[in-house]
Amino acid sequence: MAVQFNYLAKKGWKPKNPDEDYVITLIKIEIDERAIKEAKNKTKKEIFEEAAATVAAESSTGTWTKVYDGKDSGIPLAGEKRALAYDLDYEKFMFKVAYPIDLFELDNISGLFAGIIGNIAGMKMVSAMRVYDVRLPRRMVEAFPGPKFGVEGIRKILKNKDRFLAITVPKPKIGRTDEEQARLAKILFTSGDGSYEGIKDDENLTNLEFNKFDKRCKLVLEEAKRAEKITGKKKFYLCNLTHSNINEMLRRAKHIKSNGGIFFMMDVVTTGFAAVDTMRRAETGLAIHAHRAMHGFITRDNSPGIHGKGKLYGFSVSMIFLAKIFRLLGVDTLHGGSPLAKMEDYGEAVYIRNILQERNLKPHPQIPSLGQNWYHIKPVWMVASGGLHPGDVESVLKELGNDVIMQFGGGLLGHPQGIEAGVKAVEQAREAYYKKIPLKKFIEKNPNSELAAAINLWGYGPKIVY
Ligand code: CAP
Ligand code: MG
Repeated sequence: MAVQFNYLAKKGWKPKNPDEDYVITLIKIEIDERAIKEAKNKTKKEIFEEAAATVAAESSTGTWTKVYDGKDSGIPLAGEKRALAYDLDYEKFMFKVAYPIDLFELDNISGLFAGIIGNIAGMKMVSAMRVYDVRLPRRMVEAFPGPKFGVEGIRKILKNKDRFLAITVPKPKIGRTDEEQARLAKILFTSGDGSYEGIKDDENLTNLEFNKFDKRCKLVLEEAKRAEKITGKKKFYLCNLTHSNINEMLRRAKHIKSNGGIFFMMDVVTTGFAAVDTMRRAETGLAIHAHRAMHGFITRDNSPGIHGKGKLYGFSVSMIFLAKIFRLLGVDTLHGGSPLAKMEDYGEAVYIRNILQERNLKPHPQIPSLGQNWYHIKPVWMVASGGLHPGDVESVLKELGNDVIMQFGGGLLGHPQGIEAGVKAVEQAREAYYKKIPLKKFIEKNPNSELAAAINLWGYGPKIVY
C-alpha cells in the first residue's frame, strides 16, 4: 500500500506512558486466503504486517493512497499524530494499536469508536477480525462520570451491607397486564420471610396497549412501598424505559422518580452509547440498570480463535470491550452473563465482573485483554442472568462474589409449587449459602423444602438457554 507514513512500529516499540498519552486497542485478524494467493511474492507474515499497519492507518490519520502533501495539507501533523501497530504476534495474528490521545475528543465515545473501530472491518485482505479490548488513558477516563451510585451507593439505599440481591423478570415475557404485573410484584416482595427485593421488566415490555408504561410503573412502585412497610425491607423495581427517542426516556425517568423509584432499566445496546451517556449526564437521580439485548450480534464468536488461539471466523467486538465502555459511561448494574452459562466460557463472566468492579484491572491470563486503570470510576453491580434457578446460588456466588444481582425468571416462576414457593426456594438457598451450609446438605436435611423441590426439578448449574 502506497501510504504516506509507516504505521507499523519498529520491533520492540512500546508506547511511553500509555495511561497518560495513548488509547490502545487489541485486535486479532485472519488473513483472507485470496489475499495470500493474489500477493504472489509476499509471505503471510508480510501481509499480516501490512494488514496491521492498514488498521492503524485507516483508524488514525491515513488513507489507501498517498495524498497531496504540500502547503496546508495537514500532512506534518498527520505524521506526528499517527497510530502505530505494535506487539505483533505472528502465531495468533494478534496485535495492538497505540493512538496518541490528541486524536480524540476526550468525552466522546461515539467519536472515539468511529475512529478506532469505525472503518477497519471492511478491509478486503482480512476474512475475520475480533476487537478484544481497548485501554483508555487517564484524561479520557476522567472526562466521564462513571456510575452515580455503583455498588456502595445502591447498598446504602437498600440498606444491604454485603449480600447479593435477588430479582425476578416476569415470564411469560409478554402477557401480564400492568395490574397483573403489580400483583406479581406484591407476591415477590411479601412471600417467604419478606426479604426478596427486586422485580425487573423484561426487554420486550415497553409501553404496550395492555401494559402501559406509566400505569405499570406507578402500580409496581406502590406495591414496593406497601411491601416495605409490611416487611421492613427495601424493595426495588427495574422499570424498563427503553425507547428510541431519548426525550421519551427522560420523561419516563421523571415518572419513575416522581413515583418514588430508585432505578430505571434501559437496553444499552439497542439505545446506543449516546443514549447511555445522555441518560447518565441528565442526573435523573435514578440508578441505571443496563440490560444488553442484541449484544450477541456484536460480541458472539463461535470460532476456535475466540480466545486468541486457532482460526477466527467472523467479525466481532468482545463483551469485555463493551462492559468497559458501559462502566465508563456510568451504568450502575450490567448484565454480564453467568459462569457456565455459555459454551466454553473460559471464565469470561468472572473477568467481566472484574472489569466492572476492580480499581486497577489487570489483563486476564488466558483471555486476550489489556486491563484498565479506573481512577475515580466506581464499581458496578454484575447482573448474573439467563437460565438461573435456586440450585445455582452456590456456584454462581462462589465464582462472582457478593456484589451481584442474581436474576431468577423462569427459575422462580417455574417452581412446581408456585410463585411463593419459588421465592422461598431462593431465600432458602441464600440463607444456606450465607450460613455456609452446602445446598446438597440443606436439601438432605430438608427434603420437603421448597429448595429441595426446585433442585429436584432443575438440579445444579445454570440451564443453557437454547
Ligand atoms: C432471563 C432474561 C434475560 C436474559 C439476558 C431472558 O430470563 O430475562 O433477558 O437472561 O441476560 O429473557 O432470558 P430467565 P444476559 O431467568 O428466565 O432465563 O444478557 O445476561 O444473558
Ligand atoms: Mg429478558
